[in-house]
Amino acid sequence: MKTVYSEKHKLHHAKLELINGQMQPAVEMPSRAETVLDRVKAVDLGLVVEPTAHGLDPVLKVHDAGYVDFLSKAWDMWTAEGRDYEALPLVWAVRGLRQIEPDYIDGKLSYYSFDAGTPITSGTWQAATAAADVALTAADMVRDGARSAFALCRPPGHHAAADFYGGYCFLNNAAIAAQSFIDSGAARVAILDVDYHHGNGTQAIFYDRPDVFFASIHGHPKQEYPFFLGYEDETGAGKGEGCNANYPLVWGSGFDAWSAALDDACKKIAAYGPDMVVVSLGVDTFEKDPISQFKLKSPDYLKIGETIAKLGKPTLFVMEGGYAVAEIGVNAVNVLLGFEGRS
Ligand code: OKP
Ligand code: ZN
Repeated sequence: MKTVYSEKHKLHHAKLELINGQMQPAVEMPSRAETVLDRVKAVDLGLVVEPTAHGLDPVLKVHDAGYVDFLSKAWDMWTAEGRDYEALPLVWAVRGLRQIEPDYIDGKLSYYSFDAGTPITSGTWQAATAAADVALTAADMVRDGARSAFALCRPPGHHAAADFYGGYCFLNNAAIAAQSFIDSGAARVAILDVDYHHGNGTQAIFYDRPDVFFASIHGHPKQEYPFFLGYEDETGAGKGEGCNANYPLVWGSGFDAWSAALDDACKKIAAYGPDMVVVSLGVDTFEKDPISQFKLKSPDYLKIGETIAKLGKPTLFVMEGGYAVAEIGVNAVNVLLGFEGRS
């Protein structure tokens, strides 16, 4: 399969992030994508191509205009106040507080985010829009008849909702790609999120819609980030009732529990009968991931790809998380090799 990749991801490079109560070296770093690209080339997965510019229209089908405008200006507004380091919010409009967008940049960062672990840097907007173009370009390949394509996106996207960022995510690449399938005539799209963390942004974007099915296997919200979404009883709302499936698993879960969840998710997706499948491909389920608590091993990722292939649907893989940089290339590409029957 072809891989779509843009060097522009390197423009988003936070030196530090707030993690475990301290500013520490950021784990969401450029070498993640470079390691995956190296592995794509090493196994000869297929051609690596640059994205084509799709503009903001497909982004605005998923994200609110005010939010997109804010993201495009946030770094300039932050530095205009005399700061030349990463921008972070510090306060949120939780229970009882008003949802009114402030004028001052610090208030806007708060209004449009849900965590303090997602630094905005000088090149964040350029990198995030390039990642959306990567996803849209790979989606075009699948729409035009390719069996599969790999969008090597960075920064990731699945925590970003219509109008907020967080969890290292700014624009929801997988959601933007899924929406582009719908807008070019697909009746139904399924998104399978195998990242360790719940895809709260993707779920929220499509929660009340019957045309996009969302399934996610992730750390249990009682224990794991993002904590406030991802329970099993979230099955969709209104016309989207029955089109959402969550598989929260406790810390320490290994491939037995994880693959049972995958089998069930695939059964639901097959019954839904999508025209295309979008896989939010995070490999932070790996046993040596520095911020996660599942126990998957490198060969397990081959099996994940094999299982997804059995759905027999045109499939778009969109890169999400994975922070064990030394192994992220082997693990992510193992899913793609398994999908292609090259196990
Ligand atoms: C993004 B993606 C760990 C804190 C982690 C944010 C994690 C975002 C993951 N103690 N904070 O889903 O891989
Ligand atoms: Zn993750």
